[in-house]
Amino acid sequence: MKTLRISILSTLFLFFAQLTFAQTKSETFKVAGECGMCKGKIEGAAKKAGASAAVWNEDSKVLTVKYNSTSSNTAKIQKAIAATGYDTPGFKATDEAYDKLHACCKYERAETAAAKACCDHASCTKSACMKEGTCSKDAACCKEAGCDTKDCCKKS
Ligand SMILES: [Cu+2]
Repeated sequence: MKTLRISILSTLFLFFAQLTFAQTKSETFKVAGECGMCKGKIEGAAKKAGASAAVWNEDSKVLTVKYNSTSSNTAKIQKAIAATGYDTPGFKATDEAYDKLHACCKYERAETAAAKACCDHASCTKSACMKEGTCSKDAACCKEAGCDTKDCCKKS
């Protein structure tokens, strides 16, 4: 009986302790982006997701957020940012959201970089294969043997 009372008391204590100590948390993580326009959208999305403060650094790509742990969390904030088109460590933007970004905001994505590497192939005319995002479609062809002679990256 005594043990039960103690455990109830300690549970209650932990519960209230959590309420009292649930305060403002500060966190930093990288968010992909390019310009001042991105800055506004990234910070805006973070605030909509419950951040009381959000500052994104255009040079370091690091976002610093402050939020109340009872009303928000990192996952919620990252999810909201990803939904506006920007990759975060926890959540990636969908291609659809990324495509909707303004031209100047189209930051280089990891897979875009990989596709570009294929275009560095000797036979690939960079300008041709990068045209209208056909590069990723041509990526497989660029790995084919004989790519050098076939000039495969030129076909759309
Ligand atoms: Cu931008």
